[in-house]
Amino acid sequence: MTKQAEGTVISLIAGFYDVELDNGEIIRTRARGAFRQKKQKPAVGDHVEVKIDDKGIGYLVKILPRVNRIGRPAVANVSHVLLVISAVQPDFSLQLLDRFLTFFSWQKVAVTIYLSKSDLLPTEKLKTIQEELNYYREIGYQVFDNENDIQKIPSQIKKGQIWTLAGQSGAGKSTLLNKLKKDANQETGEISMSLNRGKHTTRAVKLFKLGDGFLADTPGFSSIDLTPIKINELCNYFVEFKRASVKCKFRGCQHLQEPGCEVKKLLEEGKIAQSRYDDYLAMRTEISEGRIPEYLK
Ligand SMILES: Nc1nc2c(ncn2[C@@H]2O[C@H](COP(=O)(O)OP(=O)(O)OP(=O)(O)O)[C@@H](O)[C@H]2O)c(=O)[nH]1
Ligand SMILES: [Mg+2]
Ligand SMILES: [Zn+2]
Repeated sequence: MTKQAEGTVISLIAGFYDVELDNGEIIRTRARGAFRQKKQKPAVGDHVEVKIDDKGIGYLVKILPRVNRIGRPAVANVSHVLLVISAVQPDFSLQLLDRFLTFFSWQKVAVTIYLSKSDLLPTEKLKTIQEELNYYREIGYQVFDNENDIQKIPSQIKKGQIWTLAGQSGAGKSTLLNKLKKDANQETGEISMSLNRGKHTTRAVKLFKLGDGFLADTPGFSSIDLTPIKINELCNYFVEFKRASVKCKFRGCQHLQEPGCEVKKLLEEGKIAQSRYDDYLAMRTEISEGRIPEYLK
């Protein structure tokens, strides 16, 4: 007697896929050899079909249609990113924030921003960061910091959704997961003062049940590559540019030197942040030169 069921891959350890079945049961499976022939590789987050033989051994037999697959190591079927940006250690960076936002916007995945380690900064410095983050609120992002109640997050994860943590190593992704889910017990790293960067404490992707879906802890998305984005589509991934562009004189305006450009007008009026526009130009250069900037290496 074999049993057949559907579920979600929650982790991948040494060639074994742990699958949480729709009834909540977790079974360890191996992927069928057929996947190797088809060059298909199941990823954490994949919805799959499994078979359990009469000896109780589980096999992953089919990957159900995938919505997307992002990051390395990858998470599949991501509907929302919980982006952790640290106020300090590693230092707060608008450039990095814009890279992440642009990347996920291109991937058509919604983002919620969470500022970590605000408790480690003196009030004055924190105020500057919070003012900068207010701009992101105004253009439509949900932003959490230590003044908001992060316990509002789990109820936003709707039935069957997979959310994923993203952000630099050491930013505080696993720490946030442990706060949201008391029994997650994810290992967290030391705060490294000397290097001002993390050490990749989390090494594998893993899904945790949260709200009505899952939240994935990840080793971050440290090597974001924007170069596959088409240069004349980049402006569509800056949400406030996209919104303003309907008033630009020319269709397909790149907001550079074109006359009657609404984005340039709003920039001059201080309604679009200079840092956003500068990052837009830097990303254009990066894409046209086809290489990742030095500061990220
Ligand atoms: N004071 C303070 N420390 C924090 C906060 N968030 C994280 N930390 C500390 O920052 C260090 C790194 O946090 P982690 O949660 O391991 O970071 P991570 O993003 O999971 O890092 P990787 O797994 O390497 O990608 C740990 O020592 C945490 O205790 C915070 O809000 N306040
Ligand atoms: Mg971690
Ligand atoms: Zn324009």
